Amino acid sequence: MSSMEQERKTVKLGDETVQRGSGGETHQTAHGDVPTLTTQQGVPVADDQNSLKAGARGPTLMEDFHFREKMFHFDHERIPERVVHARGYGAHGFFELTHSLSDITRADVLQRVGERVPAFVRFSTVAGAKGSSDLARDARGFAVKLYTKEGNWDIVGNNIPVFFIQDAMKFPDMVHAVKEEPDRAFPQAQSAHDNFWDFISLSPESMNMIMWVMSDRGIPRSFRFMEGFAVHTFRFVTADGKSTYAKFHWKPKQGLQSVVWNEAVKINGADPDFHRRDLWNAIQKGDYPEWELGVQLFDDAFADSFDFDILDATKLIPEELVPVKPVGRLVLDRMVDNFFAETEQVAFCTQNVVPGIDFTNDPLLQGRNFSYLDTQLKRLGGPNFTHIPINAPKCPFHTLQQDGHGAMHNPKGRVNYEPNSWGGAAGGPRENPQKGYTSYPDAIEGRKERVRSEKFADHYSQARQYYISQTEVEQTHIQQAITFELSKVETPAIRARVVSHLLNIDKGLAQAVADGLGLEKLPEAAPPARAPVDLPPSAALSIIKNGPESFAGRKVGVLITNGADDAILDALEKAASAEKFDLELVAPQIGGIKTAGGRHVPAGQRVPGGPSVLYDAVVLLPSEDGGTQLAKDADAKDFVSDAFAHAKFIGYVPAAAPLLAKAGVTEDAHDNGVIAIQKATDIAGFIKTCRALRFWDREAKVHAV
Ligand code: HDE
Repeated sequence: MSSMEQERKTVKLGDETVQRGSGGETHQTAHGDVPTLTTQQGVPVADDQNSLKAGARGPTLMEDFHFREKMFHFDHERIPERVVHARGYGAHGFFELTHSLSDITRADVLQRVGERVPAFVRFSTVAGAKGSSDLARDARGFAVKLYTKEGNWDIVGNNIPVFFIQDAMKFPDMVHAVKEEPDRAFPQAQSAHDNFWDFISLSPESMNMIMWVMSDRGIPRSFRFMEGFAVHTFRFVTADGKSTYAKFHWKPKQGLQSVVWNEAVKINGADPDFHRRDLWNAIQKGDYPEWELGVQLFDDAFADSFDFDILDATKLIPEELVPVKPVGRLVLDRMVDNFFAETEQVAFCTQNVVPGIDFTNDPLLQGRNFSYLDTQLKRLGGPNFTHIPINAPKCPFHTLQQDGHGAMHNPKGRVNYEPNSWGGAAGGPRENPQKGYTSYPDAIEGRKERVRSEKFADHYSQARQYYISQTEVEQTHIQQAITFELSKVETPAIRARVVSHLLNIDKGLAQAVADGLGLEKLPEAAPPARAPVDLPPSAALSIIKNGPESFAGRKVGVLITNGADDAILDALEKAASAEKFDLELVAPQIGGIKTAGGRHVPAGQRVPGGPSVLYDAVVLLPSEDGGTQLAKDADAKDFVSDAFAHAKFIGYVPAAAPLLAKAGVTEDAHDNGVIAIQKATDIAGFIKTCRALRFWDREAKVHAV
């Protein structure tokens, strides 16, 4: 055998009997009946391991069309990432109407109770690049595409009901300021830097949104545990032209939940895909997350009497003033088949509305209506991005548009224009004044001018309302978050300027931040454009006041060793399936452990890979020997001390006492959140306690600085 033949033989995979000319078909291999690999032209490929060369050690030949096509395609795999909301994660599901709005809107999707339409949702962070980590402090995108029978309706919202700015003109500035600084290209996915706070401190209109992002809303525990809001005021319009204003809310059936900042920082290292993995796992195991769509409905009389302008996206309408009326439910029940094809290529546009839904003159919304279509042209490479299946309507559609890059749906037949004199189907699609979209005939009058409405000028009252609506724990988190961020700001004048705004929101907040920063004296309060007023607190604005009723959908980490108590483990497993939470065993080896009774149980994580920040509550379940061993391990010690510092509920068997002590949780530090588990029957009580999610009373005691 020549050396060349020998070389070829060693690189061949398996003993394949390839059927020549079987492009797109299957053939027999050692792996069974498999599809035949082909080029994009459908030509079957014989060898995918070696390029075509002039001799075994010779140059690669240009005529190797398979190599050329493979490399050409690879070289062009990337498309520009989204300029904002680059990091996102999507899932399919459906929207089902539970309350008809037929008296308010002609929107087909909102007529018949019980009817479902397909939905696609993409959650995202705003500032970070596509590869940034999930637990950045940031707003979260909550973009919903409903494939209705009268076209696609996109509700492109966030998990926060207000925004930083009032006029789209400022969006590029705001985004430039928050993203990495252009000379040094850092920090990534963080607002804790000079440029962001410089811009914010010079833009008092951002103060309400600042309260929200600096609160726990900026670090959600899961996409499943956050609300969504369309932010702007939209319009519903009936067939006979009656208009009602509407604000859209998505409320998670799972309740609200966030993490604490120190936990977020550590999650980013332990699992940068924490939110992605959480959604993936939940949907894969059939625990489908669900949100209720609610609407706040109001008319011009309310709009005129409201303290703020309903066109101002930095303001919300408190639920106590206009209640949220339930309309339907959104369920996510299927992950994508392919991330790029669906999640990356999905194109949301605020202007994707259906008959019966209309816009208002909110200057942020008006700007968005321009921006989204424009950005898709760049990102998806041409005007035919609606031909990509994830963006295509699921109802019949007929346009007279044609050609362009990637045209898949050119009109059939002779006609590609209108009017034409061909009758029937040969004449192509025609407009339909009865069914077609008509814009609400809002009377517009005015001079062309670059101005901001006077009614937009109160920047502090709602920020104050948000702050006073929080529990004490949540207020402390806001103080700490602003102090943290400003401590990363290098320019003292910017720090002081932010505090000068906080003085208009809440004196206690301003003082706490000033103390945290070590400001020698409080600055003067920033002169408000309009004097703030005192608004009543609104319970809907707090996360802790709107937590879950059960422990369902949460995750318990069990630190376990060989020789663990069978009955307690068994009780935990039973509780997990009854209450529908996850149990993950964290053991010295990933292969798992043998219980005292000899049962082999595989582990979900090895101790160094399963820090307690990945769990909502923890149980320490070692054997006597295991407890002594774990007490000597730094990762096990961190597991416990972090769980304690993050105010988590800790269940422990007596054998874990040495580990607890080593982690600084000595007997005298035990509180009502550190719960002894003596026997299997104690598990029920422990899980019941866990429904509160955290033992917040502990928090103040573990933070001395
Ligand atoms: Fe966006 N925004 N935005 N935005 N936005 C984009 O569109 C823009 C705003 C939101 O998962 C971009 O396809 C302007 C508010 C979400 O694919 C871009 C203004 C809210 C997503 C754009 C805003 C949002 C985007 C970038 C101020 C909450 C991700 C890529 C006038 C109500 C959608 C893209 C997805 C994405 C522009 C402000 C939500 C450039 C000009 C307010 C959830 O078109």
